[in-house]
Amino acid sequence: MRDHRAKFYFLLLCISLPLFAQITSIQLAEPTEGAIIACQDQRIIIEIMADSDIDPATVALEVNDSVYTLGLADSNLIWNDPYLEYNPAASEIYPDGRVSVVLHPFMDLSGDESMEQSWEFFVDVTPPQIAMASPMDETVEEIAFDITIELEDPVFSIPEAASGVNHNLTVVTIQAGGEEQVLSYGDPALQFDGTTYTISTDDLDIAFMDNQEIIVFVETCDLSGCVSGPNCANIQFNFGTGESPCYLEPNPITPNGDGINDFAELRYPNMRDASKDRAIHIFDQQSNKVREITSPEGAAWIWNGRDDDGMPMGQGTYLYVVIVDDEVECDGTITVLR
Ligand SMILES: [Ca+2]
Ligand SMILES: [Ca+2]
Repeated sequence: MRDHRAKFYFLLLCISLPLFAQITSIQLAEPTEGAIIACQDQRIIIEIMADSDIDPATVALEVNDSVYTLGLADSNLIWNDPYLEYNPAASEIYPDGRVSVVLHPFMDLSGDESMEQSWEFFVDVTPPQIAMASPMDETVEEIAFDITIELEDPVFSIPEAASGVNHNLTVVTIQAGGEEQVLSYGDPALQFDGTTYTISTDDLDIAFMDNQEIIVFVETCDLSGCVSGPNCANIQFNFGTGESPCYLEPNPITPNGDGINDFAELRYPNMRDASKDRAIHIFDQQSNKVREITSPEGAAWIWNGRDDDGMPMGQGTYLYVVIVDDEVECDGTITVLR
């Protein structure tokens, strides 16, 4: 009986002794392990839970190969029980990339020694940029076209330190002449497939004129964070529109459904501008108006040799007149062969 009791107390002692004099936990409290942050002067806070006070003289924290100790001379590192806090000096702010943190073994006042602990986090101080944009620095001859943009968060030192583009914050502003249109992420006119933004100029409320300079502003941010916010970029690119002079091709037309020259396409100046009142009038040789076309098919204005009722017009030469806001922009003749 006595023997059993002795065994019991001995076991209890074995279990409880380490608890009395133990460094129970060491954790990186700020920033979190593996975090990507935008602060080059990010403080590092390590929480140390111990049963007795730690011995400050034995504490050494290594940050990117520089070792800091607790003491009057080393004000970058302070012990504020239970937190060990490191604040980088202005001359020791982190570069873009990895920050490695090693807390060397230290003692507590009861003689217990900690295990070495190490963590890492990443610093991203580089804003996103345009990886691809089209059209850029060129003159567009097409009447309707797409503006496409790809954004990337550039990798400078190591891939882990690039936090990625925060697409939710993307805003694209298109300026043409005195007009502008702002498209935010999620706007139906700003299509996004996960990689590429596509803006169809057909979907814009602003119209481009001939020989116009168009400026596209892109605002976006990355996913890193800091007290001052993430890394944000304000980027712009330009392109121009060419002329759309009076044009009708082919002529003559042969509207017999064989797919060859069955209709003519007409163009006229400033035809990218859909805000104006536009119509193409077709007259026969007796000056009877046989057809009035008031809207394009897609981006193209076409005449297929038929009248307003859809009836095929006979062989002969017809007069066409393009009228924009009551002004004659283009006129000429077109021949139908049957
Ligand atoms: Ca970045
Ligand atoms: Ca034909």
